[in-house]
Amino acid sequence: MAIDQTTLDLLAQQEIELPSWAFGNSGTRFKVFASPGTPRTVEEKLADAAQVHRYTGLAPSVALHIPWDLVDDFGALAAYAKDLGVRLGTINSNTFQDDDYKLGSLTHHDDRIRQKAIDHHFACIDVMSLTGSRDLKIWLPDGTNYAGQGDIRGRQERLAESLAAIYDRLGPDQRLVLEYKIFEPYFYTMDVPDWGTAYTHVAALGDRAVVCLDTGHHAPSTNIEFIVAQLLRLGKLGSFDFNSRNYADDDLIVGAADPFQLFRIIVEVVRGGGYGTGSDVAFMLDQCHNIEEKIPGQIRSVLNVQEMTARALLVDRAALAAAQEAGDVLGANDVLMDAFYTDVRPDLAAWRESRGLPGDPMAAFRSSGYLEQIAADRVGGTQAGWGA
Ligand code: PSV
Ligand code: MN
Repeated sequence: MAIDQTTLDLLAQQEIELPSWAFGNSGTRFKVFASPGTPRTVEEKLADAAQVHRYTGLAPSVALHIPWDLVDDFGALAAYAKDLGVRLGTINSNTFQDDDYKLGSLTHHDDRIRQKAIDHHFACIDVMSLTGSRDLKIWLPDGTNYAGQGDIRGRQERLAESLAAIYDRLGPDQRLVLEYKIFEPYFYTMDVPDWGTAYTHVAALGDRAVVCLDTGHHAPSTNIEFIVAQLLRLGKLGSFDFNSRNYADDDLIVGAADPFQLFRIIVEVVRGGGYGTGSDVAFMLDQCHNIEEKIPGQIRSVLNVQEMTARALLVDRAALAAAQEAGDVLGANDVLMDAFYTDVRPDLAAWRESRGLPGDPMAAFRSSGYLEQIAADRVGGTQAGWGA
């Protein structure tokens, strides 16, 4: 099966947002490994992210995390990004690294702490207005570890009130994107543990509140493509945080653990109208490169998403519908598998070359000397990271 021009035109619309934090050092609670050339500043993270776009043409925007990426002048940072050929994207709030939030942030029983968390989101919205960002992404660490520790119902009421205050502060072109996660950092309850809870809250807020689906945030065996279909049907799928998991919130390279799952997810995205310039669904990565090189890790990631998108676009929809309507169970499955097993890599390489991009972005980046250059240049200072 070859990729036709219509599919190539659709692929040309693809944009995948990179997380600034993927370029900093990361690890586990056991060890954070440093690597030569790791950015010390937000500007250096943006420079590295711009390399990914330069070699793939796929990643024109970079998400920031506040306060990790706080700078004095966000207008200047946006201009700096533009000079590098990228733009600033989603602003992520962070209420998971302040002692005050040990027992909760937007759900906290203490009004002072809850207001502090709300104010942090107001500050994030101020940043968005300076950077021109559309999306405020909220992932809350809030939850409890022991039965009886917190009032489950009361925490939901406080969350609803806090989110309403934040939503009211948004500009007319800005969105609130609520991310859910089944567990961690707390293990008995999480206050936004699943898509149903996230949906309940964003539905109560209004049209500009939507859900973020992080592919690493579900129980094993969860059918993620079903969630995609349902949220698209409800008009509430705002964005993806793509990554791979084998066990938990592993944050490994998207498409690495289970390429077939990534394919199935994107098939549903396309089916539900969530792909292309006519859609508001944002494709983002949320990954950490603990042992692999970070920039090549991000290049590999966006290429994986592109390859699975190409395969998803190859699904013969008419043949699939015909087989489904005829009750041809195995025939319908064959239609999907034909697309999945198509090796799109040679066609994509040729197409990239026709657009002035390297056929093999991984090899082109590796031979560019950039990694050696940043290792030599970035000496001294404190490398960016989680500080774990
Ligand atoms: C939480 O696990 C999460 O997925 C949220 O998106 C955070 O912003 C991000 O990870 C931090 O890496
Ligand atoms: Mn995430």
